[in-house]
Amino acid sequence: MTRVLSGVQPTGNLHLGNYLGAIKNWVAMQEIHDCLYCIVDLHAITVPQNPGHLRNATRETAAAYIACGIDPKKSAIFHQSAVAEHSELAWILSTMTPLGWLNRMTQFKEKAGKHKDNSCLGLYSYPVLMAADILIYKATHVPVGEDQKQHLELARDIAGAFNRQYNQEYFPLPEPLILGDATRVMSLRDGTKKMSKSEESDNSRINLTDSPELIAKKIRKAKSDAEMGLSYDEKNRPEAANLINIYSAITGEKKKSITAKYAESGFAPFKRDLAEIVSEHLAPISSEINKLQADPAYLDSILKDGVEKARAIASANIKEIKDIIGFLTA
Ligand code: AQP
Repeated sequence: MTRVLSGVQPTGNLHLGNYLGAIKNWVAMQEIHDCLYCIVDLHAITVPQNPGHLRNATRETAAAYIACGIDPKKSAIFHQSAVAEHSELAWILSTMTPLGWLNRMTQFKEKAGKHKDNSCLGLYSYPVLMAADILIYKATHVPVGEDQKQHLELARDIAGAFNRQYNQEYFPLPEPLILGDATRVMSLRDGTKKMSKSEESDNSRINLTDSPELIAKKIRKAKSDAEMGLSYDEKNRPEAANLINIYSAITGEKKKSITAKYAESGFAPFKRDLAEIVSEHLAPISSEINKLQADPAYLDSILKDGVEKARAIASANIKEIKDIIGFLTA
């Protein structure tokens, strides 16, 4: 059996990067795999969160999953903190994770850099909890954006360390699935930085709930370069490459054909068309998110069902894991 696990932090401002890099790719997987889509609230508190905002953002993320096409009848949609086995397994796995492995994680270096004074042990051990999120369900496939590739490799290493220590192939080694034409959507203000929820400038990202007017304004103001005509050159024209990737990921049109269409024109007509394409694509998602958010009781009932499905798997697996380790299961 193949099982998919993935998640997004409920830190607000779900953006085009989260959508194209992750959630959009989850939808088709529901037809082929057993899917669990988690809202990783334990990860969110590795930087300080306002309790009211966290509650709202958790429901907003559930609404976004559904609005993007995740069907709660097919997939479990649930919040991580409600399934205690994630934290329990994270502790167990932390005892087999060498510090040297964690010291190599670039996300910690970037985030500790950004929030140096607030960085905590949880931010450092974040990838161990992420490994537990995956392994507690013995997930075989994990669809993520490019930025999570290193953490996924670590999860495989940790699974291997457990299997070696207990001399059995208990955990499958989870496969990263990095799919689509926009596996790393970059900031609209700086083509060398990834689009991020926590970036201060709202103009750096397109949020799933932005209005068509705001999307048009953000794309019009997106950083470009002085070269005439459009060409795809990630190294020398990162901002243009990012916008072409977004165009391609949404329309399915090949990059070559996009650049050929705008080779003679400047950025302006390309940006105008791109704004229209993005707005049209996001409009139904945005209106569905708003509709769902107006019904928190419905969202809570979806999460409750998801938690039940997830718990049933996690509690059976943690019993086996404890038995393998030698903990008495009274
Ligand atoms: N810019 C991106 N391009 C492609 N994929 C992306 N993802 C995030 N940003 C991009 C993918 O979205 C999923 C969920 O990410 P997350 O919520 O765990 O947070 P993150 O990766 O830390 O994203 P942010 O926006 O940068 O959040 P903050 O600012 O709160 O830390 C993952 O699959 C990720 O790959």
